[in-house]
Amino acid sequence: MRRIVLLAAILGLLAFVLTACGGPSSPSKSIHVTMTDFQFSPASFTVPAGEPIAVELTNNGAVAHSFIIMKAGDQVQSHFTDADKPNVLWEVPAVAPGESVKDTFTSPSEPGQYQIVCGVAGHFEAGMVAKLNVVKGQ
Ligand SMILES: [Cu+2]
Repeated sequence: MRRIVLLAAILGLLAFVLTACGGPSSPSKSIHVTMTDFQFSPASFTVPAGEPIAVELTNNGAVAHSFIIMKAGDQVQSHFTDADKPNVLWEVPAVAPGESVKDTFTSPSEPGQYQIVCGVAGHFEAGMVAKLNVVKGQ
């Protein structure tokens, strides 16, 4: 009997630990992004829908970069232009080399995949693109 109680306690603890740790795809309410010439690292983020998300951008590159989240379904095609500006959901327009910027945005209420780009001329073409995965909050 005592063994069964102990086993139940261990299983309960294990379930709690597994839930608390989550997998690599579990949504995060904060995003830490390192910018270099020319990429975002990491290049994929998962956040819960409709929640305030803290963003910290650190530019370790030699030139300024921006962090632009495009609206649902809007993808920058060959390069970021003035025509893309109405489709911007949220942005940090400039992070100077060697600087860090902290800001907060509210994640979209609609789950899905959103494109993140750097809007500085030539950077999108150089591969400065990332993904924001918005999932239903738990
Ligand atoms: Cu850039």
